[in-house]
Amino acid sequence: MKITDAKVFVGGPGKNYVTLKVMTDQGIYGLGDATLNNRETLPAAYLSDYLIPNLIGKDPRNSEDMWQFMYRGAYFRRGPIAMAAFGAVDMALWDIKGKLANMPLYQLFGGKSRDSALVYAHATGSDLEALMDSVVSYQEQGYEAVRVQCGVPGMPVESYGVANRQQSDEQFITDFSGIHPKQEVWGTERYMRFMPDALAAVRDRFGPELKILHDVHHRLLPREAAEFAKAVESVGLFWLEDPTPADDQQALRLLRQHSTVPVAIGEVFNSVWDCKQLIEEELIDFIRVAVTYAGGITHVKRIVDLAALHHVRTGFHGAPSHSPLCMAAQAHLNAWAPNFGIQEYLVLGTPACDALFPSMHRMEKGRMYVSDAPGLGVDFDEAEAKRYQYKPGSHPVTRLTDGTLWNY
Ligand code: CS2
Ligand code: MG
Repeated sequence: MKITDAKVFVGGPGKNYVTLKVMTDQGIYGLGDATLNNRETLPAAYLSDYLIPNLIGKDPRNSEDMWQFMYRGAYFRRGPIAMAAFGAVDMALWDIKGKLANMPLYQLFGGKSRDSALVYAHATGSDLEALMDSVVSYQEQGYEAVRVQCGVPGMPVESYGVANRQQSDEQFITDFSGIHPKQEVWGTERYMRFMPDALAAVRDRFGPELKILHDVHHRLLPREAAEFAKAVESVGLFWLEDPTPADDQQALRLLRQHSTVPVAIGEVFNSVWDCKQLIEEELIDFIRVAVTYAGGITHVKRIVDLAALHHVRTGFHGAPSHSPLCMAAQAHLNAWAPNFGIQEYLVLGTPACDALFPSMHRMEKGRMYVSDAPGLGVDFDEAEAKRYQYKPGSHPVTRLTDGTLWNY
């Protein structure tokens, strides 16, 4: 069996999805995702300029050898751009493998460990009242778990995770205002004073059953993160996410000394080396990598297996920026993983997105039901893709109140 051609498509409804399609001499094709949010043209170029010419003529069934060729052959290792490009190739080869075996990917991993996967949505509000209303709306849809983010009194409403209701959901993650990022302001002191009480108010209002998650989004120093984690310990959070930047993985030791709050980190990681210490020292409880950003199914399965040895559960990233292809790969891993935790699920099931990516996966009442179709269980409509072009966009940048450039 040989790869005969491959194509990259950039664009989509409100998103710059980067979709790879790999064709073979047996008529079977595979799909993969390289959507690196707000830097989409770069993995697309890596695919077109280097990887696709080296795919032609290769046997698509040798996905492990291809992964090693891409990773070791690059010489300069890792990084989000390369690993997203590798991820797309890897996903496409697994998709082909599943179609050849006439099996959904979870069967190739080891079958189902559960019939459905718990997912969480994002409840948000510019103030506590609006946040409570948002939580009610998700509970009414059957969600058992919600992430809660709230505007902080005295700070501009436009802060991370606080939806500007004027913005469409599609713009929530990427404001296609062009390549120059919006500037946002962050005040740590105000946040530290306000948020523990806000989280306690959500717990008081909704009782002990609701799984409450909160995302600090890398914005506290390690000491501040330890103080915050201690302050919210009695809320009984399902997890506290990205309390402090984890480039310095040992910094999480301080938080662990002061609080038993469950910690979730990993969405910005692109390889096992970014989280090996966090996992082996058991400094986290959930690993948040995304299949696209972390080199595809082959590499993420290694991370999941390492995590399983250290009581760390999965909590794959699932922001609105993710392609249905990435979410499909994660749906199969969620069905298989013995150490599954929860799945973030914000991919907007808009008619336009469903037309571009016909999917056989199903979301119902806060749970994901994986497709039994062979391979990934998502298709790609090339005719529909012609409607979309790349539109430059950028994450906002965040500054402290004194103007210091901070973590978005
Ligand atoms: C967030 C992300 O979903 C999350 O947990 O951290 O939405 C993040 O802000 C975006 O993926 C950035 O592109
Ligand atoms: Mg996050």
